[in-house]
Amino acid sequence: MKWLPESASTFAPGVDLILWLVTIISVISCVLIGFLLVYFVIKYRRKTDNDQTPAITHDSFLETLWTVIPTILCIVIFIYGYVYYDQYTTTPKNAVEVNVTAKQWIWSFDYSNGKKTLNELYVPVDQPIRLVMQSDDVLHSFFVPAFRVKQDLMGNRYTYINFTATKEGVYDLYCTEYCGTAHSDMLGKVHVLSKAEFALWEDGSADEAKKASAAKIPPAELGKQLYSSKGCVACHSIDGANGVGPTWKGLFAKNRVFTDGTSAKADENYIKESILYPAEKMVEGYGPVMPSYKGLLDDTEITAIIEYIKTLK
Ligand code: HEC
Ligand SMILES: [Cu+2]
Repeated sequence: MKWLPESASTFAPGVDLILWLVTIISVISCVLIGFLLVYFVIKYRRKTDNDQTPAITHDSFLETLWTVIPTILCIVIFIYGYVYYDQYTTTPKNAVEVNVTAKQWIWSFDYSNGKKTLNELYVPVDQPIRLVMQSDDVLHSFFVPAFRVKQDLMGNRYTYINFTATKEGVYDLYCTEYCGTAHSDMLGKVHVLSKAEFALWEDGSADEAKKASAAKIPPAELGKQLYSSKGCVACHSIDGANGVGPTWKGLFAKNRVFTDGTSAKADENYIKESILYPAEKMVEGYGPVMPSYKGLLDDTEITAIIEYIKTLK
């Protein structure tokens, strides 16, 4: 049985240890107090009508004992927590920064070399990372259980997270601040790569490899993957249900009416324009919340999405 999520950062073992410590102390105290309570109720119950309780005022030894022991436990927990908090909030000198922007309902990551990713954060293993985070709208919260780090993002100030991943792999990223309709779809992944893989990813060779492997799957299939990995799923349904954005079901070749009264047929060019310049033609009944995917999706990917939309009849 797995008690806790996988542990994949330098913080994880320490956080788990304090969690266990507090849990064990609580369970022991709870069982002990519960047992004594029941035991005393039975032992000292009134047995006869004139069974009088003797006038006890106090017991200095017992009172000292039950004050000193919990105090020591609290101090230990405090010191442990303080030391950990200090590590957690201090950025190591050699940390690599990534800028994070959250908005309803996507995560975007900007790297120092000009790369940008959506919903997927790429970091090298064993490298201290500092995330400089902000929100474009409401409160969001960045939470990666495997790293044991969580921090709110705000609209009016930057907040930070430091972590060092210790294990290569792909980990879940959640938004843990209720942020509106598609909050539960505001999911992402953290890819922890080896130093060599990360270097490839950084200089773009990994993109070539990805393109080559993307070329092997049918466009509609690729489009389906992009629909969830790029976060379209947060706002667009594929089953006809109304969401933050219009459903994609039956979208292709449908007549669209816009807020300015004009209309157009949803053909390939219209869909591409909607993805790159969402504010150009606003579908009637919807708000201007879709972000532009210019620079975030290449032509092959946009074509794949269009092919996927065509299959949703
Ligand atoms: C934050 C919510 C949100 C996200 C995320 C989002 N969209 Fe949208 N999208 C909207 C809204 C709202 C509209 C309608 C208003 C408008 O035309 O901009 C829309 C409109 C569209 C349209 C035109 C639809 C129509 O019925 O005419 C297309 C195509 C589209 N989005 C594609 C995408 C793709 C592809 C993605 C992911 C790569 C995506 N959207 C992600 C909210 C979103
Ligand atoms: Cu959120």
